[in-house]
Amino acid sequence: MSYDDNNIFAKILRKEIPADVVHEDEHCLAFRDIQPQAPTHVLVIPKQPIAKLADATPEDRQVLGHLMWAAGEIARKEGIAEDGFRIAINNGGRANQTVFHLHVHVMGGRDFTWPPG
Ligand code: DGP
Repeated sequence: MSYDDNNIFAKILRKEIPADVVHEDEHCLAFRDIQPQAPTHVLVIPKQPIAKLADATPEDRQVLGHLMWAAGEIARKEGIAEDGFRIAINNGGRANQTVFHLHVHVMGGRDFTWPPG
């Protein structure tokens, strides 16, 4: 899938629309989800334009690893790491991906069930 520069997370990255940012570094930006599904719900996005996980290339491996590190770091800083938290990546229509800029959901502060819905 081609990457659409006008998606909402691209606008957040360009600071064209505001977001409640909790972490930023050279590779990623993390901000609170506007429709939280848990008491803590943060989205971690790469600065690189990747529409969805399955579009990532071998050149993206370092940034994908960085997103995982950032998710754990944010969980620690948000105080949800020890109790337990969930990360999720929705890829494509059947998984209900609605914003086509890769993002990792970091959710915590409540119990989660398995299998997920
Ligand atoms: P997904 O379904 O995996 O594509 O999740 C997209 C998430 O993005 C969804 O939980 C709601 C959130 N979201 C959508 N628009 C905005 C926005 O403008 N700001 C913020 N902070 N979150 C948004």
